[in-house]
Amino acid sequence: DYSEEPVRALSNFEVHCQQPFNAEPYLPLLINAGNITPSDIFFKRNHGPIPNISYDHHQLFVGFQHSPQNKIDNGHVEWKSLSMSDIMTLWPKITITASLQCAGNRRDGLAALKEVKGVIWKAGTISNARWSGVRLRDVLKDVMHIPEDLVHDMVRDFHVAFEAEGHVLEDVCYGSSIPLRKAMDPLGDVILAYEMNDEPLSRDHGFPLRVIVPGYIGARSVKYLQKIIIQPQESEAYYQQKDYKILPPWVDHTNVEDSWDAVSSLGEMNVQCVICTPTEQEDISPDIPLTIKGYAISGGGRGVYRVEISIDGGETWEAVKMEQKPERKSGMFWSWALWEKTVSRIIKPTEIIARAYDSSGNIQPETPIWNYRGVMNNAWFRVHVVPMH
Ligand code: MTE
Ligand code: MO
Repeated sequence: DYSEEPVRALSNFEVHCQQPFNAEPYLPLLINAGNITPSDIFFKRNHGPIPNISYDHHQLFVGFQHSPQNKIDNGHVEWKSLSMSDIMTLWPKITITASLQCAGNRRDGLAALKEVKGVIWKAGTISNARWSGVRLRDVLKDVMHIPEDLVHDMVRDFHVAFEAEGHVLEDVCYGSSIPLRKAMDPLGDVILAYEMNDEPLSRDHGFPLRVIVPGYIGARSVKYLQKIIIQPQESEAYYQQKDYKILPPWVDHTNVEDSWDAVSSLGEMNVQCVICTPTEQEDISPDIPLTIKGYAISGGGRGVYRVEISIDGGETWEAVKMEQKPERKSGMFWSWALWEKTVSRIIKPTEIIARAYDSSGNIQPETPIWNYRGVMNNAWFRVHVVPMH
């Protein structure tokens, strides 16, 4: 039921789907908004209608499933419940700055090669924000009374599953999970966020509570958070098991159903770099220097090591000045690096290319590598420009 969707600044977005609402900002708007993306430019990715949740009545349930046999709903496990005011008062409020990027960002580049399944996103399914809330680690330790030595044993095998309120197309609810290791890592910065950019979360972005899993694909940052379960296996949700996986190149719509289980779920993002301006549609003047702007990011808190640009289709490259700020306490790189470079006049049609290296020496492939779900496309970003004489 889509009768209660929030009002949105539609002109900022390329809307791929109204129901559920899936929209990405135009790249020049995204980059010109600066390091912190305002919510009326931030991309919106939904698998169903936006639930209308009452802040006063919302409950977060936290449970612990010790073994696969001990199913959570059969009565052996006690749920602990927390109200929004519990969450806001029981633990210190912390703020982190982190980018969210959908694993489907740049799916258009893979769709151009062969049929893919999913929303055909361009390169705007990424945004950066200040997120405030409480550390998931603090909540799990206090609510579940997990002693530190048990944590050490458990982090190897356990996962933290999240379930959301609201209806979705592919499953009974939106769900996903992360390794317990990530949740409990003091430098992991996983938070249960109730504010975005110093204001209560908007409905589009997860009101009243969402998970933020920095360094991971956006799918793990579950909105409208209703349940947290510590369990010995990954989430069984569609979005963990049958989505957001890099299927091998021999899998397509004919054999996809037999292939999911053999492929593990995605967690950390890969190294990515995109030119936001100029776009291919823009008029380029041959008489003045051209300023090229974009973003770069990697996953897992790895920094962007270098951004390189070519204005002659890859013959020659130059380094680009960029600044990426690590998170203040953890020193991890959760936020994108915005970069810009002014190059000499472009007088004939050419291809501008950008590529990044991350701090582990990971590089981007020169050409896209197709997979049926069209995820994690991080091929060199190319823009063809034709100067207007
Ligand atoms: N959480 C819920 N409850 N429902 C969703 O559809 N989409 C996920 C994730 N969390 C989703 C969700 C995906 S795939 C992404 S990329 C991000 O939220 C998008 O977050 P945003 O809409 O705030 O940009
Ligand atoms: Mo996503």
